[in-house]
Amino acid sequence: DVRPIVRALISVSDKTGLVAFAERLVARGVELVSTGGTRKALAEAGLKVLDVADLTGFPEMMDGRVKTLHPAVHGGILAVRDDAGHQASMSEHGIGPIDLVVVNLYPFEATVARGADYDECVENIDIGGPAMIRAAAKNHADVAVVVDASSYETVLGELEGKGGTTLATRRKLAQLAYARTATYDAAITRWFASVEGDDTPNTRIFDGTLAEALRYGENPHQSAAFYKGGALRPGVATARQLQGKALSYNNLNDTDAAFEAVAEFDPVRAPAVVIIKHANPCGVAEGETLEAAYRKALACDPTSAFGGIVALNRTLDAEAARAIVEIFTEVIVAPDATPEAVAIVGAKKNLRLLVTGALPDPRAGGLQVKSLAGGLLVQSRDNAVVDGMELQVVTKRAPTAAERADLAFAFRVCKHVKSNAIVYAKDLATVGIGAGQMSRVDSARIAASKARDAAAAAGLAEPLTKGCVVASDAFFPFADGLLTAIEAGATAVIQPGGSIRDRDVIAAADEAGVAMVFTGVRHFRH
Ligand code: 93A
Repeated sequence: DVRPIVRALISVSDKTGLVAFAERLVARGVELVSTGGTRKALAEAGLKVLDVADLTGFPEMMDGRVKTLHPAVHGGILAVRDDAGHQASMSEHGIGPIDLVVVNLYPFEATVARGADYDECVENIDIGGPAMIRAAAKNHADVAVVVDASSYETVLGELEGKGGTTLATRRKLAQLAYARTATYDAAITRWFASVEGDDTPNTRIFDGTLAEALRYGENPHQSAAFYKGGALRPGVATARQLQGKALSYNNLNDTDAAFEAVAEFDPVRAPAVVIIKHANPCGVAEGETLEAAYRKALACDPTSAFGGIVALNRTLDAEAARAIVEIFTEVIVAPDATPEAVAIVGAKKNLRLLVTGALPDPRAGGLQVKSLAGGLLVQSRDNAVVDGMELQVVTKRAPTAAERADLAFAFRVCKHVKSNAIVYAKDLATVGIGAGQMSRVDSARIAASKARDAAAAAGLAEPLTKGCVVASDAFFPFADGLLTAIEAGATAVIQPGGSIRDRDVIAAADEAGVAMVFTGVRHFRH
């Protein structure tokens, strides 16, 4: 399946490495054909090179809009070499085969990026280039296609070693070729959308690239890959992994959830730690130090924290690192880590340490994508933050200052817990989290029972929920969920409000002397 290269068509806007590449082709007896600027560059380097016009019998015309769009070019690329009919057409029309197509496109993206005017952007939409790239990639059985200088060495290596290109390489090159034309058209689409002032999700296309094939997906029988791109936020896609084995699909998903959650907590105000299991927080806390915050977060649900992901909102220091490595942890993610902390984590060979350089802005816009049968659901990210919400006191008693601080804390956590979410918190630490239940009252019960378990494990006389606050991601449809929380020990409540039975719920709170605030903002997360 090795195909020799007799004739190459080279037409490149970016002429980096062009001459050296062409010289080595010529040294192997390859005949060169080029368009205007490329031909000039090669001729100036002393290489013998045909003009495309010599093949087509037409000059480049219409300011270069039509240079290679001709059967002499496309027939030479697309003809199937062992098809008698195709061969007959070639000889009838005097078309010679083209075995290698080297094209990089008009720099449309760079033209847009430097703020060129409308007409110049339009003129930089390449037509002939993508046509040749797609033709050559289609006919990869016989033709090799190169769309980027980074592939020059691959082709030269095979030509010089094997006397031609292998099918495996031509297939790989074809894949890269279609990836390039797809990204190119996506960039043109986005530019049109921006010109129209159209910023709605349905016109934005993810322009990321394959970063990594993963060993498997959520389960071992599922295949998976990680694509990076779009508007990158500091986090898993931009992180530097300082140690540990490769991250799995679930690790990446959980690490993202952990880091997005910890970013809710301003690092200037206080150190904060989030521990995640199965994409849900099982402990979140602010503390005097990172170590203190970690110990408070861990106390919420030490059973679940085993094998969890730990995210920090400040530079990982030695004390926090020492505390975290006391139990089995999968991943630590932080904006940075001190050399001492890196050394401590280094003693655990399998523990991954990721540093991101920064925290993402929880208020930033951006898109979230989810697939469903036959399509994608796209929405803007939930960037509502409790500080920006009107907190309306709806009960006779208003929350105390300490309750207020805990309420804001709990509602921030709640946003990162799968619905129905109930979060009990005290002293800026979660003490019970109920996640992912179909009924809100079940989430309230589960959170309370987990708090009792944690207290028993710690040898405490009382459950940790005694005198806590409670946050609910959506309104209480009935008083029962609220009553469960009050029974567990909650003295103050934060919830969106907006149920037709709000009055019953408020009355139940008043009767128990509990303070309640409405946010007017819901934090469903599925
Ligand atoms: O304007 S085009 O779309 N019309 C064409 O027929 C055509 N053929 C090649 N642009 C065309 N090209 C592009 O010209 C190539 O994709 C390449 O980017 C560029 C190389 O031009 P030159 O060799 O004159 O520098």
